[in-house]
Amino acid sequence: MSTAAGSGRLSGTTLAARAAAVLRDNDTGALVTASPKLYPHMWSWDAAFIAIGLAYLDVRRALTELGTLLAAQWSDGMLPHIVFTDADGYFPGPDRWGTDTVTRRPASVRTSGICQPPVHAIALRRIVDVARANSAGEAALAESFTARAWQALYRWHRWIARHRIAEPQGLLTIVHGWESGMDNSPRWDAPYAGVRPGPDLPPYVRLDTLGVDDPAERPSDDEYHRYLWLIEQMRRVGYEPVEVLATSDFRVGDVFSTALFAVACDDLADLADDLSLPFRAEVAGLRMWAARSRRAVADAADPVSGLAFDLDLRSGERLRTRTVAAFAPLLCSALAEPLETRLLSDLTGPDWAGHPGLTAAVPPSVSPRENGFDPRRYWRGPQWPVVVWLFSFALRRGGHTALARHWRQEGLRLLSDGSFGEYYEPFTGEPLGSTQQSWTAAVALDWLCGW
Ligand code: 9WN
Repeated sequence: MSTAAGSGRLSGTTLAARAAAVLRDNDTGALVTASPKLYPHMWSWDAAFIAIGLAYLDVRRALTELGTLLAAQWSDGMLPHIVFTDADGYFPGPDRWGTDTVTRRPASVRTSGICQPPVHAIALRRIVDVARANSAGEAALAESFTARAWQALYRWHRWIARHRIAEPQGLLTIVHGWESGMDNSPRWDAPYAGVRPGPDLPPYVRLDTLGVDDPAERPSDDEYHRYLWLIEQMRRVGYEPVEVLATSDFRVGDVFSTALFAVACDDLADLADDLSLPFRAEVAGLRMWAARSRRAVADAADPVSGLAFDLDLRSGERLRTRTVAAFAPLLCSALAEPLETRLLSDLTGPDWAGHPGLTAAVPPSVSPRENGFDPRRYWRGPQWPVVVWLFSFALRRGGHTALARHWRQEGLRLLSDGSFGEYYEPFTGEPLGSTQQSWTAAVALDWLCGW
């Protein structure tokens, strides 16, 4: 095993080879599963990051990944959060979701009935750039895929704009913590307190706690009960978007997803402009949604700290827990000076990435100085490489090059044992949750090969 001199860690070349092996090992041909054991299916936002990683191995394969996800798009435009393979071992599986009777779902695939953050256009734009840097042939492949897939991505964005932008605040509404991608983040504790599972919730057995070394790294049983109840509520109304909003016990304006939507709308519009695609009205719509979403993130920001807070749309309460998501304005450049600088110095300071106890100086999911911070439990404290990547990528695009490079370097240090953990204990650097997690391998490849 080749290691960086004296550090006991893998060198960049070996790490890239290992990351590539993870993606190949988890590849079923049409999709790369999120991880081999814990998540043997395709997840929507994982697929976007995975496609970026694949672009460094084979652009055609990267485009197939996005194509597989888009083939599971519902007829109303929604991209489902899970596309199921035939594998057993994950709960809730397709039977529990009960989407087989939903006619908006394509008949050829089984899917969940909710969505995840809309990062797909960001990924496609990145893949086009990687392909262009590789060769004229790969550029042509990526560009013709873009021309073919553009309208499907546009319909996905339009579905969000139609069904999930809550006025007057303009924040992207989520109806389940899973839609945020940050399932049991303390961001959702207050809204989940209002979710009261009914006595008629069908019984179930969790499988996720079997796929990790220590069940305490996963969400609690009490949290799971609420997750399952929300699915039950949506299943009963056939996942019909208007009905879901009217009946769900959980309805929250998510600042992080809103910021990603702003960036993704601009990226999708840029792709159309760049390739001279004939969609002028649609591009104008995307620019409008981008501007509206950026403004919504800015409006959600505290005027003194710049931290942006989610909004519980059922209770009207601002959710002021300090999690990494509160730095959403940095993802989409929502704030003017001096607030942006203020946010950056907070995020790099001792409450966050500059905390003296951290193994790698990248932001944890919750500030170690926040009440309830738990360094081992899922979205309640550990560092998530994919979130660090998102911030590093956004900062780089926003011109904060030195900090972006620093987080890339620190992020790679975290990953340099080569196990590609789902998340990491911030004080020890121990990989937690699943290992051989595909999106972790993918962001390692982007950091190693694309910067
Ligand atoms: C539920 C696959 C997914 C990620 C999410 C992460 C986790 C699922 C779970 O795994 O969620 O969707 O069962 O815990 O929170 O962000 O997409 O990697």
